Amino acid sequence: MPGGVNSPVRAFGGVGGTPFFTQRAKGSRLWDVDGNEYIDYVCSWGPMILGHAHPKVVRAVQEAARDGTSFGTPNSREIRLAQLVCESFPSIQKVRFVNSGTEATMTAIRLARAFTKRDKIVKFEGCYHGHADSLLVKAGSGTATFDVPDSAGVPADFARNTLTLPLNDFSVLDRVSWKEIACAIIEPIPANMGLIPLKSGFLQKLRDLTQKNGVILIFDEVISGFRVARGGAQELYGIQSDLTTLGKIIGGGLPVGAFGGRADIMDMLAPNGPVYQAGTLSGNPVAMAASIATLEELFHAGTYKKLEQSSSALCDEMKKVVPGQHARVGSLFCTFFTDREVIDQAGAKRSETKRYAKFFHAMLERGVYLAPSQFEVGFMSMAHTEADIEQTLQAAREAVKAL
Ligand code: KE4
Repeated sequence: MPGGVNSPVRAFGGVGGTPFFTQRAKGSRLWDVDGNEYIDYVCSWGPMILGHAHPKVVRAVQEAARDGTSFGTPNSREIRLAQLVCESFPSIQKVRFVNSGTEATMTAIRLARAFTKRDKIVKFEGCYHGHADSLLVKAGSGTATFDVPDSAGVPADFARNTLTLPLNDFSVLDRVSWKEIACAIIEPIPANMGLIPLKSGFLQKLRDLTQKNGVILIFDEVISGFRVARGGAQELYGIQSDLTTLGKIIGGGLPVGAFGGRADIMDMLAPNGPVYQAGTLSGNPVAMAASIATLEELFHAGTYKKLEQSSSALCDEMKKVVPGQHARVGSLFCTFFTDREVIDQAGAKRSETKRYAKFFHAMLERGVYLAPSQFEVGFMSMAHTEADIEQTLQAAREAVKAL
Protein backbone atom coordinates (compact mmCIF):
# COMPACT_ATOMS: atom_id res chain seq x y z
CA MET A 1 0.00 0.00 0.00
CA PRO A 2 1.57 3.35 -1.01
CA GLY A 3 2.88 4.96 2.18
CA GLY A 4 1.49 2.00 4.14
CA VAL A 5 -1.85 3.79 4.46
CA ASN A 6 -5.20 4.09 2.74
CA SER A 7 -5.43 7.82 3.35
CA PRO A 8 -2.38 10.10 3.32
CA VAL A 9 -2.89 12.04 6.56
CA ARG A 10 -2.64 8.77 8.55
CA ALA A 11 1.04 8.42 7.61
CA PHE A 12 2.05 11.09 10.18
CA GLY A 13 3.70 13.17 7.42
CA GLY A 14 2.56 16.29 9.25
CA VAL A 15 4.20 15.36 12.56
CA GLY A 16 6.93 12.85 11.71
CA GLY A 17 7.46 9.48 13.30
CA THR A 18 5.75 6.18 12.58
CA PRO A 19 1.99 5.88 13.03
CA PHE A 20 0.61 3.37 15.52
CA PHE A 21 -1.66 0.60 14.22
CA THR A 22 -4.99 0.50 16.04
CA GLN A 23 -6.08 -2.90 17.37
CA ARG A 24 -9.48 -1.85 18.78
CA ALA A 25 -11.43 1.13 20.07
CA LYS A 26 -14.15 1.65 22.68
CA GLY A 27 -15.75 4.88 23.89
CA SER A 28 -13.12 7.63 24.01
CA ARG A 29 -10.20 5.18 23.81
CA LEU A 30 -8.02 3.54 21.18
CA TRP A 31 -5.61 0.64 21.83
CA ASP A 32 -2.75 -0.01 19.44
CA VAL A 33 -1.29 -3.42 18.53
CA ASP A 34 1.43 -2.92 21.16
CA GLY A 35 -1.16 -2.52 23.89
CA ASN A 36 -0.75 1.25 24.30
CA GLU A 37 -3.95 3.10 25.21
CA TYR A 38 -4.88 6.58 24.00
CA ILE A 39 -7.62 9.10 24.66
CA ASP A 40 -8.81 9.77 21.10
CA TYR A 41 -9.55 13.34 19.93
CA VAL A 42 -9.45 12.43 16.23
CA CYS A 43 -12.55 10.18 16.40
CA SER A 44 -11.77 8.79 12.94
CA TRP A 45 -11.70 12.43 11.65
CA GLY A 46 -15.18 13.19 12.96
CA PRO A 47 -17.60 10.25 12.57
CA MET A 48 -17.30 8.78 16.08
CA ILE A 49 -19.28 11.51 17.89
CA LEU A 50 -20.94 8.87 20.12
CA GLY A 51 -17.58 7.33 20.91
CA HIS A 52 -16.19 4.11 19.46
CA ALA A 53 -18.19 0.84 19.33
CA HIS A 54 -21.36 2.33 20.81
CA PRO A 55 -23.45 -0.72 21.81
CA LYS A 56 -26.56 0.49 19.98
CA VAL A 57 -24.60 1.02 16.76
CA VAL A 58 -22.79 -2.31 17.00
CA ARG A 59 -26.06 -4.14 17.65
CA ALA A 60 -27.78 -2.40 14.72
CA VAL A 61 -24.94 -3.38 12.39
CA GLN A 62 -24.95 -7.01 13.61
CA GLU A 63 -28.73 -7.32 13.16
CA ALA A 64 -28.63 -5.78 9.68
CA ALA A 65 -25.70 -7.94 8.56
CA ARG A 66 -27.55 -11.12 9.57
CA ASP A 67 -30.18 -10.28 6.91
CA GLY A 68 -27.60 -9.62 4.20
CA THR A 69 -25.00 -6.89 3.72
CA SER A 70 -26.04 -5.45 0.37
CA PHE A 71 -29.04 -5.93 -1.90
CA GLY A 72 -28.58 -3.36 -4.66
CA THR A 73 -32.31 -2.71 -4.37
CA PRO A 74 -34.36 -0.10 -2.50
CA ASN A 75 -34.69 -0.93 1.19
CA SER A 76 -36.70 0.55 4.03
CA ARG A 77 -33.69 1.74 6.02
CA GLU A 78 -32.88 4.24 3.22
CA ILE A 79 -36.31 5.82 3.73
CA ARG A 80 -35.84 6.05 7.49
CA LEU A 81 -32.45 7.77 7.10
CA ALA A 82 -33.80 10.13 4.43
CA GLN A 83 -36.55 11.15 6.87
CA LEU A 84 -33.99 11.81 9.62
CA VAL A 85 -31.84 13.94 7.28
CA CYS A 86 -34.76 15.98 5.90
CA GLU A 87 -36.16 16.52 9.42
CA SER A 88 -32.73 17.77 10.55
CA PHE A 89 -32.00 20.08 7.60
CA PRO A 90 -35.05 22.12 6.45
CA SER A 91 -33.11 23.16 3.32
CA ILE A 92 -32.87 19.51 2.26
CA GLN A 93 -36.10 18.70 0.43
CA LYS A 94 -34.59 15.66 -1.34
CA VAL A 95 -31.47 13.64 -0.53
CA ARG A 96 -29.31 10.95 -2.12
CA PHE A 97 -26.91 8.66 -0.24
CA VAL A 98 -23.43 7.83 -1.51
CA ASN A 99 -20.33 6.28 0.08
CA SER A 100 -18.11 9.26 0.96
CA GLY A 101 -17.99 13.00 1.30
CA THR A 102 -15.99 13.16 -1.92
CA GLU A 103 -18.80 11.53 -3.90
CA ALA A 104 -21.24 13.96 -2.32
CA THR A 105 -19.36 17.14 -3.23
CA MET A 106 -18.41 15.83 -6.69
CA THR A 107 -22.07 15.21 -7.52
CA ALA A 108 -23.35 18.42 -5.95
CA ILE A 109 -21.07 20.38 -8.28
CA ARG A 110 -22.21 18.36 -11.31
CA LEU A 111 -25.83 19.12 -10.38
CA ALA A 112 -25.11 22.83 -10.00
CA ARG A 113 -23.38 22.97 -13.40
CA ALA A 114 -26.32 21.18 -15.04
CA PHE A 115 -28.95 23.34 -13.32
CA THR A 116 -27.27 26.67 -14.16
CA LYS A 117 -25.70 25.58 -17.49
CA ARG A 118 -22.50 27.32 -16.27
CA ASP A 119 -19.08 25.65 -15.95
CA LYS A 120 -17.12 27.79 -13.50
CA ILE A 121 -17.21 27.12 -9.76
CA VAL A 122 -15.96 29.04 -6.73
CA LYS A 123 -14.23 27.51 -3.73
CA PHE A 124 -12.20 29.04 -0.90
CA GLU A 125 -8.52 28.76 -0.05
CA GLY A 126 -7.84 26.11 2.53
CA CYS A 127 -11.28 24.56 2.35
CA TYR A 128 -11.12 20.85 1.51
CA HIS A 129 -14.04 19.08 -0.12
CA GLY A 130 -12.60 15.66 -0.89
CA HIS A 131 -10.47 14.63 -3.84
CA ALA A 132 -12.66 15.16 -6.93
CA ASP A 133 -10.60 16.74 -9.73
CA SER A 134 -12.47 20.06 -9.84
CA LEU A 135 -11.80 20.59 -6.14
CA LEU A 136 -8.09 19.76 -6.00
CA VAL A 137 -6.94 23.21 -6.98
CA LYS A 138 -5.40 26.10 -5.11
CA ALA A 139 -5.42 29.84 -5.47
CA GLY A 140 -3.08 31.57 -7.86
CA SER A 141 -1.97 34.84 -6.29
CA GLY A 142 -4.47 34.75 -3.43
CA THR A 143 -6.95 36.98 -5.23
CA ALA A 144 -9.76 35.86 -7.55
CA THR A 145 -7.64 34.28 -10.23
CA PHE A 146 -8.04 31.10 -12.29
CA ASP A 147 -6.27 28.28 -10.62
CA VAL A 148 -3.61 25.69 -10.96
CA PRO A 149 -3.99 22.02 -10.03
CA ASP A 150 -3.11 21.15 -6.44
CA SER A 151 -2.47 17.52 -7.33
CA ALA A 152 -0.65 15.78 -10.13
CA GLY A 153 -3.02 14.20 -12.61
CA VAL A 154 -5.55 17.04 -12.63
CA PRO A 155 -5.63 18.52 -16.16
CA ALA A 156 -4.91 22.27 -16.26
CA ASP A 157 -8.13 22.94 -18.14
CA PHE A 158 -10.02 21.28 -15.28
CA ALA A 159 -8.55 23.74 -12.80
CA ARG A 160 -9.29 26.65 -15.14
CA ASN A 161 -12.96 26.33 -14.26
CA THR A 162 -12.32 26.60 -10.55
CA LEU A 163 -11.90 30.00 -8.97
CA THR A 164 -10.38 29.95 -5.47
CA LEU A 165 -11.01 32.95 -3.26
CA PRO A 166 -9.27 33.92 -0.02
CA LEU A 167 -11.40 33.18 3.05
CA ASN A 168 -12.87 36.04 5.09
CA ASP A 169 -12.02 38.61 2.39
CA PHE A 170 -15.23 40.59 1.77
CA SER A 171 -13.86 42.84 -0.99
CA VAL A 172 -12.81 39.94 -3.26
CA LEU A 173 -16.39 38.63 -3.21
CA ASP A 174 -17.45 41.85 -4.94
CA ARG A 175 -14.93 41.35 -7.74
CA VAL A 176 -16.27 37.98 -8.97
CA SER A 177 -18.35 37.80 -12.19
CA TRP A 178 -21.01 35.77 -10.40
CA LYS A 179 -23.24 35.48 -13.50
CA GLU A 180 -20.62 33.09 -14.96
CA ILE A 181 -20.51 30.94 -11.83
CA ALA A 182 -22.46 27.69 -11.42
CA CYS A 183 -21.88 27.31 -7.69
CA ALA A 184 -19.92 28.42 -4.68
CA ILE A 185 -18.91 25.64 -2.31
CA ILE A 186 -17.71 26.41 1.20
CA GLU A 187 -17.19 24.73 4.55
CA PRO A 188 -19.46 26.97 6.66
CA ILE A 189 -17.07 26.21 9.53
CA PRO A 190 -13.66 25.82 7.81
CA ALA A 191 -11.88 22.93 9.56
CA ASN A 192 -9.31 21.66 7.07
CA MET A 193 -6.55 24.14 7.74
CA GLY A 194 -6.99 23.96 11.45
CA LEU A 195 -10.25 25.62 12.60
CA ILE A 196 -10.86 29.09 11.14
CA PRO A 197 -14.41 30.31 11.84
CA LEU A 198 -15.74 32.70 9.19
CA LYS A 199 -15.89 36.38 10.07
CA SER A 200 -19.37 37.49 11.03
CA GLY A 201 -21.32 38.49 7.93
CA PHE A 202 -19.11 36.64 5.44
CA LEU A 203 -21.47 33.70 4.97
CA GLN A 204 -24.53 36.01 4.71
CA LYS A 205 -22.75 38.10 2.07
CA LEU A 206 -21.97 34.96 0.08
CA ARG A 207 -25.60 33.84 0.45
CA ASP A 208 -26.85 37.23 -0.81
CA LEU A 209 -24.47 37.39 -3.79
CA THR A 210 -25.23 33.81 -4.88
CA GLN A 211 -29.00 34.33 -4.44
CA LYS A 212 -28.92 37.53 -6.51
CA ASN A 213 -26.89 36.01 -9.36
CA GLY A 214 -28.53 32.59 -9.70
CA VAL A 215 -25.46 30.84 -8.27
CA ILE A 216 -26.06 27.58 -6.35
CA LEU A 217 -24.69 27.85 -2.82
CA ILE A 218 -23.31 24.53 -1.53
CA PHE A 219 -22.56 24.14 2.18
CA ASP A 220 -20.08 21.34 2.61
CA GLU A 221 -21.22 20.12 6.03
CA VAL A 222 -19.30 16.84 5.93
CA ILE A 223 -17.63 17.90 9.21
CA SER A 224 -20.17 20.36 10.68
CA GLY A 225 -23.33 18.38 9.82
CA PHE A 226 -24.82 16.79 12.99
CA ARG A 227 -21.61 17.96 14.73
CA VAL A 228 -22.24 21.59 15.81
CA ALA A 229 -26.03 21.14 15.93
CA ARG A 230 -28.57 18.62 14.68
CA GLY A 231 -29.02 20.83 11.61
CA GLY A 232 -25.32 21.65 11.31
CA ALA A 233 -23.92 25.12 10.64
CA GLN A 234 -27.09 26.19 8.83
CA GLU A 235 -29.00 25.72 12.12
CA LEU A 236 -26.23 27.40 14.13
CA TYR A 237 -25.97 30.45 11.84
CA GLY A 238 -29.55 30.53 10.49
CA ILE A 239 -28.41 30.59 6.85
CA GLN A 240 -29.67 27.97 4.37
CA SER A 241 -27.77 26.70 1.33
CA ASP A 242 -29.31 25.45 -1.92
CA LEU A 243 -27.43 22.15 -1.68
CA THR A 244 -25.74 20.55 1.32
CA THR A 245 -23.18 17.77 1.43
CA LEU A 246 -22.86 15.43 4.40
CA GLY A 247 -20.53 12.63 5.47
CA LYS A 248 -18.60 11.36 8.51
CA ILE A 249 -21.15 11.36 11.40
CA ILE A 250 -24.00 10.43 9.06
CA GLY A 251 -22.40 6.99 8.59
CA GLY A 252 -21.70 6.36 12.28
CA GLY A 253 -18.31 4.97 11.24
CA LEU A 254 -19.48 3.14 8.11
CA PRO A 255 -19.02 4.54 4.58
CA VAL A 256 -21.91 6.94 4.01
CA GLY A 257 -22.01 10.33 2.33
CA ALA A 258 -25.07 12.31 1.26
CA PHE A 259 -26.05 15.35 -0.74
CA GLY A 260 -29.40 17.06 -0.88
CA GLY A 261 -31.28 20.30 -1.07
CA ARG A 262 -33.81 22.10 -3.27
CA ALA A 263 -36.14 19.65 -5.04
CA ASP A 264 -35.95 21.58 -8.33
CA ILE A 265 -32.19 20.96 -8.39
CA MET A 266 -32.23 17.39 -7.00
CA ASP A 267 -34.88 16.33 -9.53
CA MET A 268 -32.30 16.78 -12.28
CA LEU A 269 -30.63 13.64 -10.93
CA ALA A 270 -30.97 10.29 -12.74
CA PRO A 271 -33.31 8.49 -13.01
CA ASN A 272 -35.57 11.60 -12.90
CA GLY A 273 -33.32 13.90 -14.88
CA PRO A 274 -30.23 14.21 -17.08
CA VAL A 275 -27.50 14.32 -14.38
CA TYR A 276 -26.00 10.88 -13.98
CA GLN A 277 -24.74 9.57 -10.63
CA ALA A 278 -24.74 6.00 -9.32
CA GLY A 279 -23.20 3.67 -6.73
CA THR A 280 -23.18 -0.08 -6.15
CA LEU A 281 -23.11 0.17 -2.36
CA SER A 282 -25.05 3.42 -1.97
CA GLY A 283 -27.75 3.02 0.70
CA ASN A 284 -26.62 -0.49 1.65
CA PRO A 285 -28.58 -1.82 4.61
CA VAL A 286 -25.66 -2.28 7.01
CA ALA A 287 -24.36 1.29 6.58
CA MET A 288 -27.91 2.60 6.79
CA ALA A 289 -28.39 0.70 10.04
CA ALA A 290 -25.25 2.26 11.53
CA SER A 291 -26.41 5.71 10.38
CA ILE A 292 -29.91 5.40 11.80
CA ALA A 293 -28.68 4.05 15.15
CA THR A 294 -26.11 6.85 15.39
CA LEU A 295 -28.48 9.70 14.58
CA GLU A 296 -31.33 8.38 16.73
CA GLU A 297 -28.91 8.14 19.68
CA LEU A 298 -27.41 11.56 18.88
CA PHE A 299 -30.80 13.26 18.71
CA HIS A 300 -31.70 12.48 22.32
CA ALA A 301 -32.34 15.68 24.27
CA GLY A 302 -29.29 17.17 25.95
CA THR A 303 -26.67 15.66 23.63
CA TYR A 304 -25.39 18.91 22.15
CA LYS A 305 -25.47 20.58 25.56
CA LYS A 306 -23.25 17.83 26.97
CA LEU A 307 -20.86 18.09 23.99
CA GLU A 308 -20.68 21.86 24.51
CA GLN A 309 -19.97 21.42 28.24
CA SER A 310 -17.17 18.89 27.82
CA SER A 311 -15.65 20.82 24.90
CA SER A 312 -15.54 24.08 26.84
CA ALA A 313 -14.24 22.28 29.94
CA LEU A 314 -11.29 21.02 27.90
CA CYS A 315 -10.63 24.06 25.74
CA ASP A 316 -11.06 26.77 28.38
CA GLU A 317 -8.31 25.08 30.42
CA MET A 318 -6.11 24.21 27.41
CA LYS A 319 -5.98 27.96 26.62
CA LYS A 320 -4.33 28.52 29.99
CA VAL A 321 -1.87 25.67 29.60
CA VAL A 322 -0.78 25.74 25.93
CA PRO A 323 0.53 29.00 24.41
CA GLY A 324 -0.99 29.63 20.95
CA GLN A 325 -4.13 30.76 19.12
CA HIS A 326 -7.07 28.63 20.30
CA ALA A 327 -10.25 28.17 18.25
CA ARG A 328 -13.44 26.29 19.12
CA VAL A 329 -16.89 25.93 17.55
CA GLY A 330 -19.00 23.49 19.54
CA SER A 331 -17.10 20.21 19.80
CA LEU A 332 -14.58 21.17 17.10
CA PHE A 333 -11.36 22.74 18.35
CA CYS A 334 -7.75 23.46 17.45
CA THR A 335 -4.65 25.26 18.71
CA PHE A 336 -2.44 27.11 16.23
CA PHE A 337 1.16 27.25 17.43
CA THR A 338 1.61 30.92 16.58
CA ASP A 339 1.16 34.17 18.46
CA ARG A 340 -0.61 35.95 15.59
CA GLU A 341 -4.38 35.77 14.99
CA VAL A 342 -5.24 33.22 12.26
CA ILE A 343 -8.01 34.30 9.86
CA ASP A 344 -7.04 32.47 6.67
CA GLN A 345 -4.85 29.71 5.25
CA ALA A 346 -1.84 32.00 4.94
CA GLY A 347 -2.13 32.72 8.65
CA ALA A 348 -2.50 29.04 9.46
CA LYS A 349 0.62 28.28 7.41
CA ARG A 350 2.58 30.77 9.54
CA SER A 351 2.05 28.45 12.51
CA GLU A 352 5.13 26.75 13.84
CA THR A 353 4.30 23.26 12.62
CA LYS A 354 7.54 21.87 14.08
CA ARG A 355 6.43 22.93 17.55
CA TYR A 356 3.02 21.45 16.90
CA ALA A 357 4.72 18.17 15.93
CA LYS A 358 6.74 18.14 19.17
CA PHE A 359 3.58 18.82 21.20
CA PHE A 360 1.72 16.09 19.30
CA HIS A 361 4.37 13.50 20.19
CA ALA A 362 4.70 14.70 23.77
CA MET A 363 0.94 14.21 24.17
CA LEU A 364 0.97 10.85 22.39
CA GLU A 365 3.68 9.60 24.78
CA ARG A 366 1.34 10.59 27.61
CA GLY A 367 -1.61 8.67 26.15
CA VAL A 368 -3.42 11.45 24.30
CA TYR A 369 -3.95 11.21 20.52
CA LEU A 370 -4.45 14.58 18.83
CA ALA A 371 -4.74 15.16 15.06
CA PRO A 372 -1.37 14.30 13.45
CA SER A 373 -1.34 17.62 11.59
CA GLN A 374 -1.57 21.30 12.54
CA PHE A 375 -4.03 21.68 9.66
CA GLU A 376 -6.70 19.38 11.09
CA VAL A 377 -8.98 19.78 14.10
CA GLY A 378 -9.82 18.03 17.36
CA PHE A 379 -13.17 16.34 17.92
CA MET A 380 -14.95 15.75 21.24
CA SER A 381 -17.31 12.79 21.62
CA MET A 382 -20.19 11.92 23.95
CA ALA A 383 -17.94 9.22 25.43
CA HIS A 384 -15.20 11.54 26.75
CA THR A 385 -15.44 11.75 30.55
CA GLU A 386 -14.32 14.36 33.07
CA ALA A 387 -11.50 11.97 33.96
CA ASP A 388 -10.43 11.87 30.30
CA ILE A 389 -10.40 15.68 30.24
CA GLU A 390 -8.40 15.92 33.48
CA GLN A 391 -5.89 13.34 32.18
CA THR A 392 -5.61 15.31 28.93
CA LEU A 393 -4.96 18.59 30.75
CA GLN A 394 -2.37 16.95 33.02
CA ALA A 395 -0.62 15.54 29.93
CA ALA A 396 -0.66 19.01 28.35
CA ARG A 397 0.87 20.61 31.47
CA GLU A 398 3.66 18.01 31.44
CA ALA A 399 4.14 18.27 27.67
CA VAL A 400 4.46 22.07 27.73
CA LYS A 401 6.94 21.83 30.60
CA ALA A 402 8.95 19.15 28.76
CA LEU A 403 9.05 21.33 25.61
P1 KE4 B 1 -14.37 11.78 2.45
O1 KE4 B 1 -14.33 11.53 0.96
O2 KE4 B 1 -13.01 11.67 3.10
O3 KE4 B 1 -15.45 10.94 3.16
O4 KE4 B 1 -14.87 13.28 2.67
C1 KE4 B 1 -14.16 14.32 2.04
C2 KE4 B 1 -14.40 15.61 2.80
C3 KE4 B 1 -15.33 16.51 2.31
N1 KE4 B 1 -15.58 17.68 2.94
C4 KE4 B 1 -14.95 18.00 4.10
C5 KE4 B 1 -15.27 19.29 4.77
C6 KE4 B 1 -13.99 17.11 4.66
O5 KE4 B 1 -13.37 17.45 5.81
C7 KE4 B 1 -13.71 15.89 4.01
C8 KE4 B 1 -12.70 14.89 4.54
N2 KE4 B 1 -11.90 15.34 5.65
C9 KE4 B 1 -10.60 14.70 5.76
C10 KE4 B 1 -9.68 15.50 6.68
N3 KE4 B 1 -10.35 16.38 7.59
C11 KE4 B 1 -10.77 13.27 6.20
C12 KE4 B 1 -9.49 12.56 6.61
C13 KE4 B 1 -8.77 11.89 5.46
O6 KE4 B 1 -8.72 12.46 4.36
O7 KE4 B 1 -8.24 10.78 5.72
